[in-house]
Amino acid sequence: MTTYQEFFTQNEEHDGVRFTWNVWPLSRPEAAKLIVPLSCLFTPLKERNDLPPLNYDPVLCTRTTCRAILNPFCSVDYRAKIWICNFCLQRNNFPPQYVGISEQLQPAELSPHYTTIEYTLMRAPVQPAVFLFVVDTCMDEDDMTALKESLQMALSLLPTDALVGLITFGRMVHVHELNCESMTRTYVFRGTKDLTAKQVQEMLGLMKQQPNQRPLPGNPNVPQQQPNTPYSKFIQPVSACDMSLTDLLGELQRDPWPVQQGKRAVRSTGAALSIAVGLLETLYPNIGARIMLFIAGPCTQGPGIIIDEELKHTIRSHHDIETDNVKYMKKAIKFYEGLGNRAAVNGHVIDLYSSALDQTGLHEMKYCPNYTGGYMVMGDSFNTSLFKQTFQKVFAKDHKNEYRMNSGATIEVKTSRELKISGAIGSCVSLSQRAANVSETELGIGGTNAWKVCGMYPNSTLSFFFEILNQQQPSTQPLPTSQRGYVQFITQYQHLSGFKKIRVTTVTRNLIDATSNLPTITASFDQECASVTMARIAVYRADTEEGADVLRWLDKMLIRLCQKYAIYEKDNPGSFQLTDTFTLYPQFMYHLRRSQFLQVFNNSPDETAFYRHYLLVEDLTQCLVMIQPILYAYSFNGPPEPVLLDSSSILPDRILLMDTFYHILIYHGETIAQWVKAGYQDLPEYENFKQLLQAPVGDATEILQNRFPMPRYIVTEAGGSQARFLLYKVNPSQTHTNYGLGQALGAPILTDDVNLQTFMEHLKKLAVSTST
Ligand SMILES: *[C@@H]1O[C@H](CO)[C@@H](O)[C@H](O)[C@H]1NC(C)=O
Ligand SMILES: *[C@@H]1O[C@H](CO)[C@@H](O)[C@H](O)[C@H]1NC(C)=O
Ligand SMILES: *[C@@H]1O[C@H](CO)[C@@H](O)[C@H](O)[C@H]1NC(C)=O
Ligand SMILES: CC(=O)N[C@H]1CO[C@H](CO)[C@@H](O)[C@@H]1O
Ligand SMILES: [Zn+2]
Repeated sequence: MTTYQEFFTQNEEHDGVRFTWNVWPLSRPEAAKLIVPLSCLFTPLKERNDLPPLNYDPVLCTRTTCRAILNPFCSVDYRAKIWICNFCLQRNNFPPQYVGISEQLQPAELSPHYTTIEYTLMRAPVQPAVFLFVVDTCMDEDDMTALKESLQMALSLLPTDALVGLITFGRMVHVHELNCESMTRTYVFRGTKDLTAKQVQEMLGLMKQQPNQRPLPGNPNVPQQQPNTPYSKFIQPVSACDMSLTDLLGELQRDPWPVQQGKRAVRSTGAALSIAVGLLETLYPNIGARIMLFIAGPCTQGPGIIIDEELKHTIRSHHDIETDNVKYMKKAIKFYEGLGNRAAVNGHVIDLYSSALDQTGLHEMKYCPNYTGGYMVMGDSFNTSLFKQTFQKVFAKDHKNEYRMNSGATIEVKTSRELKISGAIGSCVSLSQRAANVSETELGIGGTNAWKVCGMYPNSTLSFFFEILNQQQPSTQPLPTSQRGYVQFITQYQHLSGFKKIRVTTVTRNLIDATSNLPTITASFDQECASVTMARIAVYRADTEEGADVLRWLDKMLIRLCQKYAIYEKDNPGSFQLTDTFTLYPQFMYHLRRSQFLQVFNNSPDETAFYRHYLLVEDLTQCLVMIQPILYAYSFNGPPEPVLLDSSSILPDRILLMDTFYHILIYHGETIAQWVKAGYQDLPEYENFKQLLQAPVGDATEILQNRFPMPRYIVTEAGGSQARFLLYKVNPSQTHTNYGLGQALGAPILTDDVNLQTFMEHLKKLAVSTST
């Protein structure tokens, strides 16, 4: 007998799926009363080592409204060679190549072990990956040199058949020809004008370039097998133009236009990105392509302007946004959102690499990576290990020596008749594919059963929301006591090797009558999944709603959850008790309320966009760390151990290591800091102190090496200015009001907000109160 916790982790490892509830109510009104919605976190390309290579196409249900894929939950009549679809109960014949199957000789896709399986479509054309670098040249010499080195390194890490292109911009936009001869030409565009895709095509002569290379739609005489990836003088195979591109990058100069005193550099980021999107749209629709945009400051002219040249005009803050004191923001958001959408429709990814001390406009540009599954990387300079190592990791390979980057991904969700799909939250856009199983009630991006994700990586994780249908039972008939519901995820993508692949994950859960079996449903609650799901809904809402309203909504949901699932006597807070599956949930909500996701005023809008982006794309484990950071303590009293995220954990003779996902922080307690100042670590007789100092550094290095994007690394000490990162995060269990006693124990924290203990007391009172 496995516990639910084991069941959750097994499912996550096996199928990349975690559901908020793992037994589902049978009726719609009962499902609506769950408070935490029925949903799952799904990691479509979860790394698996044991998937057999299937080099054939999947078998589909023949019912045109269903089209589900053959899976282990289908019942099979081996004698008659028939399978019954578990989604629509259609009887299907096996295709002729399955003639040899029998109970002993099952195809892998029917094995109960392969509820997740992957097909490589050998008949689909193999498409090379396309990379278009779009590079800002308004930066100082050091940054420019470092960035050029990183780009040259990238060329050596790309698959040899990849196609590459280069656009650079400052005041003007330069589209570089990459022919292999010595003379390369550049097409120059003014950065003030927004060009339509058609104008870009005409000005670059793209229409005339490759007249017959692409098969015309509907022309059966053109052989489909011919690779339909045209080259152009702007996009060339890296193997052919490697030398000329390396030279070109080597000779790249900073933008020659002088920047006057009191002004910002004139940057045409919007125009450059628009040309890049237009170029790929013309040449490579529906082929996995990536635009990599590198910026060192905000766009200051033309389409997509974030702020004008005058330095005395400061870039918008959260306060400006709240008071509607924003001149360019709305127009800029609309512009970049439009570009993100166009790229997504074509299956193209846009990555944003921003390196500057001030804001660069990630807040306005976030839709580009958000709609296309692109990366968002934020650093201070291109000449930092944070940028260099992060960028290198983009091209990293897994243990099978395969790239982790995939493109052109779509996800379709099939449900059995008990369920409908209400929406998705994550890095994706709707494919507006309506079907019988699409719910009227939307949560997240709804009204469809398929989404375009474009860029997808092993950790990419989306939330999907479901609705239970009312089972039409005549009132005289009792509800069936138990039945099963099914969900199938069909993920199609272009692997960087050029092959098209389809990953199929089919999962099932029991449905029971919630009115008589609530404890069974309660016991199936996955509080970790629920915490991440509620955090994602909150962040999704925060995009369009007032922050205070989102907090109120979160509080209301938490109180209602406690009212429904806790055990207590009315009006007796002392009797309040949460059952096992709920004990950690209020604590996650407490940390979520205080987190940078919802308390934005300590950060810039760019930082908020960056933080929120990763909450919407990472997997459950990493999202939990973002909500409630992990704290480890190192001391002479024993081996390193995880400790409470609480001010009482901050002790003078301890070193702490905090992981917030975005930051890795090492904090030396007061005594430790004094010893370091005294130089004990350099004395031979204090070798063990040296080792104690080293231990967290070693662990931090390991995290830094594995994480994407690379976190900021901070080393600080008691009283250090950077210690605030730690002090903001811990629960202020000892504030100045109850200081005296705790002095010897932990560091006091200056804060107005309530601590977890007070929060829980309020929560209990509200939950048990008969008047709420
Ligand atoms: C980058 O920074 C390092 C110090 O961190 C410095 O030594 C180097 O000169 C800088 N410039 C380049 C181009 O690497
Ligand atoms: C991504 O786009 C959706 C709209 O499709 C929006 O609601 C969400 O907040 C965006 N996420 C971020 C991190 O900007
Ligand atoms: C993917 O997620 C796991 C945790 O689930 C983490 O250990 C790993 O480092 C992540 N990989 C990347 C590339 O971020
Ligand atoms: C593909 C899919 O999910 N199909 C189901 C949609 O809903 C109908 C009934 O409402 C089922 O019969 C289909 O199997
Ligand atoms: Zn079917």
